[in-house]
Amino acid sequence: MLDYQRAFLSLAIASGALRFGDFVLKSGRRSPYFFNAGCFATGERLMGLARAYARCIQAAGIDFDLLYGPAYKGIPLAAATALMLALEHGRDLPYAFNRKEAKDHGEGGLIVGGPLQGRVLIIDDVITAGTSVRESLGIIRAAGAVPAGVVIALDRQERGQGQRSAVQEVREDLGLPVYPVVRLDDLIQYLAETTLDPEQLAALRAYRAQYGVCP
Ligand code: OMP
Repeated sequence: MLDYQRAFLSLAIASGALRFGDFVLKSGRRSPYFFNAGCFATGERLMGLARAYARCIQAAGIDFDLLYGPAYKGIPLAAATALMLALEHGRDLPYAFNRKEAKDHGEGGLIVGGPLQGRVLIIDDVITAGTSVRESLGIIRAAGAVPAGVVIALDRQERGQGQRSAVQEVREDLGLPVYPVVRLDDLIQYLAETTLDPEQLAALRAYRAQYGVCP
């Protein structure tokens, strides 16, 4: 695991974005942990989150022309990551996001920000069913641009309806690279190194054994 991944996990836990307990997921499955990107809701926390996305993008060496944040949660992510790429990596790139409802006056249209052209990197929090990614692909292709991949904060690495995870389906069925800042494997490794609560770690390992995917 890299330093920026450890820093991200430390911040996510301190901010309450990563919580441990008993949670019901969108799928109805019960999980011993939950990630809520909405908790990065102060200037410092958003800065830390954006730093993690920017480092992940740099570490993966992704070639792209514009960052795209799907409404609503992707909007601050795209803006903050664009800022961090300029500030800490000397990459001044445009960003854009969609409106949920098209505007019929003023400048009009569905897209706000830089022109949707060239290689577009989608930035989101988690991929749960892949619905938001599919919608973004439609918007990007309709504009004549090319999707370059998706950056997410956490890959839960768990099976969906079938044997594969939503991330594996996006990679294999849509042919789109997915770059997670961290995966469940990283979280478990981090907890093994830092936690004072062995039951919590055991619960995550048991969950991975029951629902985890083959890499
Ligand atoms: P969108 O933001 O609309 O893509 O929704 C993401 C969904 O993933 C929400 O329904 C969340 O409740 C859910 N989710 C998380 O945000 N974090 C998790 O750790 C797990 C889930 C989930 O329910 O699987």
